[in-house]
Amino acid sequence: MRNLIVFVVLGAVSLLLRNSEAATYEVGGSGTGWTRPSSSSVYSDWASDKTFAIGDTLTFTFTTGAHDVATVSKSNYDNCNGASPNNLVSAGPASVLLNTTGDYYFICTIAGHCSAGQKLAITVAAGSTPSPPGTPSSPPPPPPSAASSLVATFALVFMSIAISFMYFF
Ligand SMILES: [Cu+2]
Repeated sequence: MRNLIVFVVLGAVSLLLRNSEAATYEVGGSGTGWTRPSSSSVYSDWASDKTFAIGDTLTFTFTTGAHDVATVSKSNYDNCNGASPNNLVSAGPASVLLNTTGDYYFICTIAGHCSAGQKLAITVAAGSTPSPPGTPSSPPPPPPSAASSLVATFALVFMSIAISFMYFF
């Protein structure tokens, strides 16, 4: 009985911890990937129900040569200008680690693809890892729910450990 309780408590803790770990997102979803979309809102729709945090990774799935992933400024995103990207990945699939807070803008530089909607804009909020101070792109403060869920997680971990000790000794 004691072992069962400890097992259940540890299981709950590991589930909670897993929730707070960094996530990997396949841009567009596994069926679509990174491609010239049928509708110009495909990637904004895909991003609209997601919350990105520092430490998360975006995976752009595409065939090398068919597409690429350029990280660009907002104005170059708006104008589909891939001439002077901040970063360009030509080999697919491409993984982009979201390691700073703020806005990220991605486009495909193959002619006609961005204007057809192959472009993605996301905002990265502060995650569990604090961003270095003085980051030029200053994001809004993390939503209170993130902070309170972190506190709740720590409280639960602490309680679980305390309960485990009570049963062991
Ligand atoms: Cu493309």
